[in-house]
Amino acid sequence: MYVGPPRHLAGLPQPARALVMGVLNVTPDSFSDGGRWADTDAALAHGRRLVAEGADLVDVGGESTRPGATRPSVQEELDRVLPVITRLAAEDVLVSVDTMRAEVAAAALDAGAVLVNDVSGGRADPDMFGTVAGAGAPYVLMHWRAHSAAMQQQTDYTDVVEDVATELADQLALALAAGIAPERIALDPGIGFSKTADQNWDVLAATERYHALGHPLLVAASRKRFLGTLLADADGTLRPPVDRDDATTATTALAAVAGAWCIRAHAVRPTADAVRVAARWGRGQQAARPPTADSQPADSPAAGTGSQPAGSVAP
Ligand code: PMM
Repeated sequence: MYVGPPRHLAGLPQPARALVMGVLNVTPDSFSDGGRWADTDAALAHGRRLVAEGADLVDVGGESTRPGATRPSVQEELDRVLPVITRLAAEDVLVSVDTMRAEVAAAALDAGAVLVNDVSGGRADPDMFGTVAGAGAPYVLMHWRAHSAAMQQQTDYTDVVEDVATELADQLALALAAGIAPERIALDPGIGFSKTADQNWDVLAATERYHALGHPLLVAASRKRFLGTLLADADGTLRPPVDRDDATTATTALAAVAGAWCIRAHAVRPTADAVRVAARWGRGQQAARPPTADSQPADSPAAGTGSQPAGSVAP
């Protein structure tokens, strides 16, 4: 029997695999796709392409979080994201808004967004939790220490896995106290945010530790610098972001087998394939496992075919 945390968020689709969140940055300066979808028509076309390739959600963001980025004004952020969210939502696309600002989150929800993805985990804007609670919206709470200009100076941890878990738990407690329903909160360990390359690998390998916090997990490693570091040339030249998709797909499969609820990625088609491979792999593992007193029979309707993705059975 599955004894882990819930693997889905109330109000969102619940396939028997990890969800796929396609990245749509409507920014001039994001690290991998900055400027490509800054124009509304180009952004809409890309959003539709992400859906056609298998995205369950399209994550629309108007603020780059690459290390060293400067922040847009609230109005600039609104001007970037609202036209895209309004039109995609009108086409029945499930849209999440990637924002640290309560005002932008509220406007995006009004425009039809179905999920607030807050990389600051409520730390950048004191009104965020109250806004999300008031709207009854699903919420992704990410581990975060500082804005982009300063985040890579904040990588001191005693034990990165435990410290990230503790800091996530602290923000989670505040979110719950502010009235966000527990079944509407997903957690994200914040790959690439205030973490060195090695710390990112430690955190990725510790998915089970974060499951212990009792909420679905989002994993977003797509094209990030630590992959460029791993795959650097012999002379130390980093692999460029657009050439990190194969490595991203490998992390996707591993994270999905480890029970991730949702994978956020730029290249959606390989991600959609990988989560399906992972789900099928997990069902095979489950079927091969000898039954125990408290387990479902491998061929029972609930075994591996319910709302939990692959790898979600307790060891
Ligand atoms: N990373 C970026 C942006 N949004 N959202 C979540 N939940 N988790 C992340 O790790 C995350 C995010 C980084 O920028 P990108 O849009 O260029 O990938």
